[in-house]
Amino acid sequence: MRAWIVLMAGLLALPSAFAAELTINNAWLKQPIPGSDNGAAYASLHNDSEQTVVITGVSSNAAERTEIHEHQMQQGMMKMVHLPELRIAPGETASFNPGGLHFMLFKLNPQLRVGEQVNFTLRFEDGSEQQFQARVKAI
Ligand SMILES: [Cu+2]
Repeated sequence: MRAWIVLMAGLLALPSAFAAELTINNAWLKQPIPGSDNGAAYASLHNDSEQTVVITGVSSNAAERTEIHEHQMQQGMMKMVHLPELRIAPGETASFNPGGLHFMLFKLNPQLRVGEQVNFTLRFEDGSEQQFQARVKAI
């Protein structure tokens, strides 16, 4: 009995040892634009854990390469900047929106249709991963 209780306590303690997960809402991407290789996806990523979550990479089954980009004003011009990592503090939400943070999709599958679901995988600093799905929307 005592051993069982110790084991249960161990199991209950496990989740805090796991990588913090994000709550991901409203994930979507723009319908591919004919003649353009690239696309962008958006979502809101909420960190409800007690640790800072550090995203170090992202991939998608709909694109050859995916990067986290941000729009920044540089010398009066709006430019896209690749963020090699994105930190989300406890309780904070990273909002990906047109004109701001976005998942940049290089060589986006041109066959995607409105309403289709696309898979994304986030990679974190500790080597863990989290998947989410985004829906293709008409522009
Ligand atoms: Cu971009």
